Amino acid sequence: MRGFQAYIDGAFTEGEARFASLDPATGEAWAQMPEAREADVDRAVRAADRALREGEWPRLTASARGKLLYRLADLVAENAQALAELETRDTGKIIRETSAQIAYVAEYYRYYAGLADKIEGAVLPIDKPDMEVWTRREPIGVVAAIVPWNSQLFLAAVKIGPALAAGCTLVVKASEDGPAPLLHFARLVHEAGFPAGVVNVLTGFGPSCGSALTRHPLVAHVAFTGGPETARHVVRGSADNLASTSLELGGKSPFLVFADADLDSAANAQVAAIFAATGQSCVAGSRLIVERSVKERFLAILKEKAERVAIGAPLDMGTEVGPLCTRRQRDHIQALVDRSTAAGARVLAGGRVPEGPGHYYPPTILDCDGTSAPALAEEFFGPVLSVVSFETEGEALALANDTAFGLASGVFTASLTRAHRLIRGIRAGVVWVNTYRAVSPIAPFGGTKLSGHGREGGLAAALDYTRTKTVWLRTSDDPIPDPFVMR
Ligand code: TXE
Repeated sequence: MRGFQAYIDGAFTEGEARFASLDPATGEAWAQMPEAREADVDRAVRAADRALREGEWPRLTASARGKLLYRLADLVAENAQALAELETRDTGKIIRETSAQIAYVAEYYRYYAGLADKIEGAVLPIDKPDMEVWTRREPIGVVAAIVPWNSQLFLAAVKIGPALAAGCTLVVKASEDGPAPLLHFARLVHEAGFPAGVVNVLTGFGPSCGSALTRHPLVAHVAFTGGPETARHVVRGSADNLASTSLELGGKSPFLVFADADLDSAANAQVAAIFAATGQSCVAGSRLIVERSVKERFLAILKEKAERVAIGAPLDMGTEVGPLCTRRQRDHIQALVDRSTAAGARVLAGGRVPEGPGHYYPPTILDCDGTSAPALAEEFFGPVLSVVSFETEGEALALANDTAFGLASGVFTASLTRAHRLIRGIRAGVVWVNTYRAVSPIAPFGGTKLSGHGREGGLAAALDYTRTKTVWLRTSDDPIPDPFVMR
């Protein structure tokens, strides 16, 4: 069985305990992982705090930090295949997607490498003649980055890249469900030459590792991706250290199809939105809201596509839908499908756990028209699409916004004016028009309502890892006037 190590203070370590990681394609244990508990977390946070204040890192120029990030980007690109294979093996996400995604992860590091020496303060046109006043953007401090199992390298890059560009140090907690790719990534951080303690990577369980990390008194910011329930624990934890938080949580993203849309193209986008990554994507377009006059036609195209999807071993390049990461996730999906059919939803495709080993679940379409099935409100985090229909644009918008979440959305229409109205009306952090699931390091990403707050990607994300220091410098040689009057 393969063994992985944690990375703390520039050294590789076994961890306080070990636990087995399962291969989702077989359900069998394939690797031993280091389990960090409170003592390892404390060691990692203290190392990050030391690296923030002492030694080489705080003395590096922003351009030198950028050069280290460029080096890391190159190493990620050179090792993309090995990282992709590890992610696929440990999480079940298909190799077709992990290889493309990890090659692109290198671009996130490049983007933030280039940004490192463009984070500027400002000289203020202050309203006092004898003062020079300016602001400095300083690193916010030690960052705790906590990620879930889906797309770990990607979700970590959107935190590590901007935090390092800003001069912060980090403790990254990989998900206990599939930590292999991030633990391997730590070797690339080491090879890139970051000083000890600048990036620490460990894994462990929520209550013993994640919780200790979010509460640690030396942590200044928690960047979290995961479920809303866990996010509440994170925010409670931050009541201890008063750390700031950025939360990228789940979604129940609407996918609107109007009768004037190119239905075949929209159906392809819908497949990408809900069946790609086996639906384990925070932006999954999981609520199809389709104009009634084309509902039957659109669903016929979609059903045909869903039933043609190649389900199989995730390491096979021909596979389009692989297993879910955990058995727990598959059981959650089946239970939610069962509750929804009991509430009147009709299964148009899939809907049942297949025979055989591994955590597989087939592409599933539930017609929820005329019901209040829980599938319309709750996140599956799996390949299950819920369908409702509408007659007017107003009805479509009301359905789109009828959710506790607000992460992403898709609008498919040939009408430019309608697209603009919906862009304004939809309450979500991302609107894709006639496309879906497109991302870039240049474009901010994040949600509203139960989908969380804060943005990842883009310039603003790097600024979120800084705090402003204001400097007042008096330019007069005269003695300070009346000390009892505020200047
Ligand atoms: O994620 P968790 P889970 C949704 C999805 C899924 C549900 C639960 O619907 O079914 O959330 O998934 C760490 N303090 N999403 O349970 O628990 C944990 O160890 C600090 C949406 O797998 O949110 C892991 O590293 N940390 C989503 C990370 O939090 C804690 C992605 C995420 O795990 C902790 C994942 C605690 N008390 C799930 N408890 C998306 N939007 O992409 C756990 N953790």
